[in-house]
Amino acid sequence: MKNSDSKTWLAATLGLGGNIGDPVAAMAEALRRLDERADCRVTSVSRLYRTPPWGKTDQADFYNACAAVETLLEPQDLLAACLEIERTMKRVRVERWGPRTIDIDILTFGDRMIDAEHLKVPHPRMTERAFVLMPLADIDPSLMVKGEAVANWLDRADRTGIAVANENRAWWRG
Ligand code: PH2
Ligand code: MG
Ligand code: MG
Repeated sequence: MKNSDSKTWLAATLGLGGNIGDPVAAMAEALRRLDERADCRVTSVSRLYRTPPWGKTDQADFYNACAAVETLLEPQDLLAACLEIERTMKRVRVERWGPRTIDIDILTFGDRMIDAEHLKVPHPRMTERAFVLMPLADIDPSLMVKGEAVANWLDRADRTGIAVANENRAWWRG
């Protein structure tokens, strides 16, 4: 890259999930697509988890995972890239908090706080959700979110029913 257009790689974390079709294949493909971009690299991926549905409980179990990325994109552009991947993978989403084939959420973006209409960072509900905190703790238990380490949030979260579905953190590599 030429010096004149050099930008800084910024660290972000993502939460991935899904519960219809083949969510594991969808999450793996989404991560590979992000990693293929010149402006985005996946630096760490959590173990894969199977989790009871949160919020709306009369639906299938989810698979969840988290990833750390480094990106040249601004947060809104990273969100657009994630939404574009969801779209091109023909995401099916029936209702809010309901069943979906693939969901990619920005959890943190460096230590930035963002309160835009379609993007809130840190993700507003991440500190209550064990299905986010458990995989995120695989990546970095000391990551600070809203003034506390992920490991501390996780201590207080309800992990009932959450199971590791794949120990191998290379599960997403095709
Ligand atoms: N996502 C939701 C709503 N409920 N429950 C689990 N276990 N995992 C999810 O990813 C999830 C959820 C909305 O994004
Ligand atoms: Mg979500
Ligand atoms: Mg989402």
